[in-house]
Amino acid sequence: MKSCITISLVEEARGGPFVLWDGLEQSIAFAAELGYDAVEIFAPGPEVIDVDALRSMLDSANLKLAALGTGAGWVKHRLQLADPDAGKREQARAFVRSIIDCAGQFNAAAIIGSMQGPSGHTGDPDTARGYLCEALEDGGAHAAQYDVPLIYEPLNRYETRQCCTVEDGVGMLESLSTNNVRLLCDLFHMNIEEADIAAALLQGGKWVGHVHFVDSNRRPVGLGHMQYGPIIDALKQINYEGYLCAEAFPYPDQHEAARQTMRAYRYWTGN
Ligand code: LER
Ligand code: MN
Repeated sequence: MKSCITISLVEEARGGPFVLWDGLEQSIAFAAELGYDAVEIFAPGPEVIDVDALRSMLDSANLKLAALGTGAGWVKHRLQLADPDAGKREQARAFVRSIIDCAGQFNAAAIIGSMQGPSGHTGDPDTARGYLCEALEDGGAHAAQYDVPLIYEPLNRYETRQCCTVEDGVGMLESLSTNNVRLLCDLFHMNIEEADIAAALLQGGKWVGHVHFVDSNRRPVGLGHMQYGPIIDALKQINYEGYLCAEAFPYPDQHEAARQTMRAYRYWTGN
């Protein structure tokens, strides 16, 4: 398992659960100094990512890009994949494809989290689920050209009524005709929704494609009451070789949150 840390470039998301906030150059340098393997970037859109400049920053820091988030599609542009309006849905899918095209140049995946839409809070949940599946078919097929999966994140009940558990997520992915979508298991959401987090990861098995590594209260790992022993054992049992990515509040501040997560990552993985 490899280490990763989130960098947010989205001003509207201040106060959100992203660790580093000081722009790409400084954040990448700091992640490298602490020994992280990769970064996950939350950007306002693909147009703010200068591919050549980012590649040279990552190469000289010896870091990989693990993933690019699509959440700004919702946070900034109010685009969601389950919008009742067909035109808005297509705009949302186009935004996701544009993030996939950017991430793909780094062999990195795009993540669908809040763009899945709150669904059942407005409108009919089955229709919303159908729209989400159409978007995952579209994005999964689009990502395949870069030899990377599309990553789908179940969220807790207060953020969506699409999929809130690993079981529901696996069922949905198994129903798709594309085989190129994987689950993001965010321990914060799982702590709210799963009866047994380790058992859910075992059930997730080969579908687990990315992990948000965070504590029960969304503080950095070690600052809440999550029981990591069984979680790490479960990830080992399913031969998970992806990233444990710090997506947590910058508590008590961004630099200490990054250091705390790296200490916890080393303790729990022995890396
Ligand atoms: C994004 O990864 C996530 O976990 C969402 O809760 C963000 O709002
Ligand atoms: Mn998350």
